[in-house]
Amino acid sequence: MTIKHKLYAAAATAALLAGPATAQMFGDEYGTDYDYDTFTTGFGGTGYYDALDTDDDTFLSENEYSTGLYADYDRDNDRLISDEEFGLGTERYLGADYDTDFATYDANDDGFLDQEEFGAFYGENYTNYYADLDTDDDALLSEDEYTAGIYDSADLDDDQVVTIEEEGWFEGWFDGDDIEAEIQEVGEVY
Ligand SMILES: [Ca+2]
Ligand SMILES: [Ca+2]
Ligand SMILES: [Ca+2]
Ligand SMILES: [Ca+2]
Repeated sequence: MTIKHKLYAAAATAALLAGPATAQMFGDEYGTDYDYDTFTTGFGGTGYYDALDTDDDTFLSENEYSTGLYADYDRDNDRLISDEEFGLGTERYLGADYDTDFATYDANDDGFLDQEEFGAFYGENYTNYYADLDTDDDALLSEDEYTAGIYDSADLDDDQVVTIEEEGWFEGWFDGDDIEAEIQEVGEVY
């Protein structure tokens, strides 16, 4: 087990213990396994997608998507991405074996990625990922396309069920923070 794996496992365990925080999202269904339809209904009710869609056109542009990604990477909400946050986020989305070096993107060498530095990382590592989510190739993510991508990421073993353990993937997402305000503060990333 790598250090990153251990950190992730600890975070997942913490999320499980913090049941009520997760329950905000999963409502009465908390504590069950989620098939895709149940998940989609629950996720749609959280307002998370609407918060990411800052221009209210019901789609996520790559610009809006990258801002949301930054907010997710930024676990301690200091609006900067630390080396540790970078490792956790990259593993969550791109996989444990994905080869990225934090220092490559920390252009001013201050130990954090700001929005501009993260934008450079995004451009080199996420445009293909975004294109894969965009199944109808219109350069926008619909709520369905976005939600399917999230579900697939959380469904670590790809068995089409998000188990109680896998719900730990969402640690920090629905903890009562004002995601809309967070998105506004992050601003432009890519
Ligand atoms: Ca939009
Ligand atoms: Ca941070
Ligand atoms: Ca930096
Ligand atoms: Ca699309």
